[in-house]
Amino acid sequence: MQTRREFIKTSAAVGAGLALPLGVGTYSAQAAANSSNLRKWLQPLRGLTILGDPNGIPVASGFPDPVFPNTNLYQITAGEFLDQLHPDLPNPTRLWGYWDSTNPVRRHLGGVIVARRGTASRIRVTNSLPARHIIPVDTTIEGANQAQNRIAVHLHGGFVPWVSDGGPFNWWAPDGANGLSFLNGPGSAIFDTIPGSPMRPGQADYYYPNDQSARLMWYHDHAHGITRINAYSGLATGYLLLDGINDAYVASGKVPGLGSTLPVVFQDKVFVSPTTVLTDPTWAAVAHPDVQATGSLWYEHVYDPKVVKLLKGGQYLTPPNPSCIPEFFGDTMLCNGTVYPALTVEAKRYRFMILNACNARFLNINVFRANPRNVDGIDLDPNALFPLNPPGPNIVQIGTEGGFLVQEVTHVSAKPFNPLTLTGNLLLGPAERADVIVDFTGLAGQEFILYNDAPGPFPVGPPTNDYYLGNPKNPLQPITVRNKLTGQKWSTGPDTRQILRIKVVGGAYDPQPAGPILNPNLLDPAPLVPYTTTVAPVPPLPVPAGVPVRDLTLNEDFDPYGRLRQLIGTTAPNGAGGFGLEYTAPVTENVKAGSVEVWRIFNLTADTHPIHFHLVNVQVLSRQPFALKQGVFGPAGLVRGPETNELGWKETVQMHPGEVTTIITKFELPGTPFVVPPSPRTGGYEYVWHCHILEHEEHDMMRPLVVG
Ligand SMILES: [Cu+2]
Repeated sequence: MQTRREFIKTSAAVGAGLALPLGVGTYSAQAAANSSNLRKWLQPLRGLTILGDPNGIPVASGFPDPVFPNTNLYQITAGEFLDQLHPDLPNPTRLWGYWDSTNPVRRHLGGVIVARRGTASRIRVTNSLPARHIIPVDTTIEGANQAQNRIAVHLHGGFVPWVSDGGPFNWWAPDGANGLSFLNGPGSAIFDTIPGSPMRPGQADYYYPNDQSARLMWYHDHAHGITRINAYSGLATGYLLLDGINDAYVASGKVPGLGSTLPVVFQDKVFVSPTTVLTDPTWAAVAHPDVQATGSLWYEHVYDPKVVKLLKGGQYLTPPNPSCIPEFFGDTMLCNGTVYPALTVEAKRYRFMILNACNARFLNINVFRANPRNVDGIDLDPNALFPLNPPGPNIVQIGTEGGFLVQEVTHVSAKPFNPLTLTGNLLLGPAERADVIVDFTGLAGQEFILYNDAPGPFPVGPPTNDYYLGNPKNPLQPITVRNKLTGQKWSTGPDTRQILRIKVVGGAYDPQPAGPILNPNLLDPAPLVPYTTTVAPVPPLPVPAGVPVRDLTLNEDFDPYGRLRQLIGTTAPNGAGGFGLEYTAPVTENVKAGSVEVWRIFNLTADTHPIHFHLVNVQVLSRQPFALKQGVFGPAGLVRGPETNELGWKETVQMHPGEVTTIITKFELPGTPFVVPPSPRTGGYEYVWHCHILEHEEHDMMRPLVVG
């Protein structure tokens, strides 16, 4: 595998003659602050209140909508609150987040909505955020030089009308100020129509038709210029959609029911610790007075040329503080909203709906049997830097973020991430989901560790972004602490490898019925290009005759401050020596409603980008290395088909460095009980597509997608 530096040489050669700034990024980001040594596995994993966990993540209640037929109305508040995320933190953590306006309970990741196909949702969101952000705001980012408490609620994965998509220009503030594409606030002819309940400034409505197949979606903030810090602060939660096909799988016994189903949401963070004042001396000056105490959320705000490439002198300005950074990697993993929780299960089958909600961190998930004689649980091979522990049960994947697969895929531990082949076990980029079944039958008394070894940045990142006991190249090391009274020993963080501990207790017998779990004929909707095999390696799928092909690029350059910046563009030179276009540049992806298109997306950078499409799900057709000759992009090298766990629908797709990823999609629009007006900003139905590494999306790897 090429190192990042070698890739740059190669891609520079590829671009020779055009003087393109290809793959320019070399960085080894290490956070300037680190979390305390928090003890692992002290607290239970939060489930959902609707599934019987009273201390779980609160689920919002819906009521029949007095205006729209077959619709439930939810009332959600976006605001600031405190939540104790770990017993060792001396203070509860100040968070931003959602809660059910009719329920006083406020917890991290709260506001979960559970909906059924056939019944739409209307969400009335009240923005009650305070004026000052809990994370320092870089006002040099496009869109960020406005109120700090702007929000835009995006249903990630939702098949929704553009006025409810919550794109960047859909933002609004508590005082009613709003963005250029905001048509869903007070006075809205569509939404401000509830008898006796007029909308107030600071409120907005979103209508989700829910006319799509069962899946775990999530809704999170998308406001222009502050998406990455709003989501990091906590403005993100789950949205579970169920349907009749899912019911049938559960009724047949092939898929565990809701009582044995858990969302599993991973996020990496850093918390302010007693050393932050020393390692990050300007935090006190740039961050809110209320986020100075130990346990507050910390986020990198210094663009440090020692760890991130920075162009200086000449025409370049000096980066501000606070500044954006290319990618944020935390040192502490949260699952379902708290730090290092443990899950207790019975010895039977469970369904886990896994969401990678990290800002930038990929996950490669294996399951290991914990060693009870080792406080850390993991016996690390000192050479391979990978566990020697026996593997745990298989991970049987039945779905992605786009719904069920055509056929289940079994991930057999242990498969470390391999940077040569870009393969591992269950590999999830930011925003990707995996709907999986794990069978703990016969394993009572054992403990298992969900283990992540994906590098950050992906696929080639420095060991200093990888946090685990025994990492020889990371000065930040976990420790072992002993309770003097009981003698009990605990291993601590920082740890981004052990992402969940599972303890199996005695149990219920729940056998997997014989035969395949999934019926390929039930893929909903049917694939645009039929699958002829599900056996790996899947051959590349052909571009159907007559379907128009659109060529696009993923790019990297430097902004006016000399900072690394990621961009999406077409294959037409942009006049500045590259192909990348800023988000606010004129629309280039104008598509016809109902049309089918193939997109070939050429990645000119050194990173894998999880590219997310609003409105549509896509089918992955192929991946292939490419060459750029005399300004012409052309495939070069071995072409391969989709991964077996991509055989179905996707809305976030890993696009690897030096490769062209080919996808096909149909730009259908959802039905609505109202006429949808065009966007005043773009004149069409305005969506976006972007990288879901949130620091990339913000600066500036996002483009409008306009359906007309
Ligand atoms: Cu990216």
